[in-house]
Amino acid sequence: MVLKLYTDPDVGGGPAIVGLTLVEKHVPYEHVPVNIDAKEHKTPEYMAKHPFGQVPMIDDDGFIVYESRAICRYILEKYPNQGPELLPKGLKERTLVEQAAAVEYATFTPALLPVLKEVRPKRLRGEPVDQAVLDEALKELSAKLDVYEVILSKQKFLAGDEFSFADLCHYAYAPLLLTIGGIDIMTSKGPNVTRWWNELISRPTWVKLKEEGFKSTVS
Ligand SMILES: N[C@@H](CCC(=O)N[C@@H](CS)C(=O)NCC(=O)O)C(=O)O
Repeated sequence: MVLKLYTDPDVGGGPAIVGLTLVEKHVPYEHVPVNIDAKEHKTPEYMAKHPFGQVPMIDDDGFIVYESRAICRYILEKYPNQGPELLPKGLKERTLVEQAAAVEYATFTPALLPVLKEVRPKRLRGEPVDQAVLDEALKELSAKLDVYEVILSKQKFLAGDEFSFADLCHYAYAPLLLTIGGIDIMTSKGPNVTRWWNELISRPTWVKLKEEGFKSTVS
């Protein structure tokens, strides 16, 4: 049975990195739409599979997995020989990818989310942002990007010279800074962060996913 991806149609957050992993690895999937506004993710049927009642979630022939990064790792481990090798097999190469992925999860994203938390709901409601709160949040994120600038001045991507799972994790929230918040911090810090980010957002698989949305590849 084909892998089922349960998520709302928005290509953002955790669902974005799962969708991108499926596209990168050429894995056929069926998109099962979950209407967040209608609270379909809080029904007893859904929550029996995902006890936190969130998207994304996958059902791979009865094997249920939630948490986007865990889903990505599962797909990458299951299909090592198709598409790019985003989780290298060599111990040291793999550890460097896990190191950079841990930085994304524990350092970069926790600094980014307060920015989105300030701008996202207010932009949606047409309310002004609290500039002092936003500036403080941007200062934190900016400090993390300063470290990225140093790392990326020595190598092309976050875990070395190859695009990896660690880079891929950044598609969850960083694109939303510009699309939702109108904040172009990813391309206005240092030249190396700008180069790296421009390369990520123009990656053909990402452009395709953004254009087409989650699209069942089987009927
Ligand atoms: N850590 C989770 C976060 C999942 C998450 O926050 N999902 C959001 C959509 S991107 C959601 O389901 N929001 C609705 C809710 O929490 O009720 C993951 O990466 O899968």
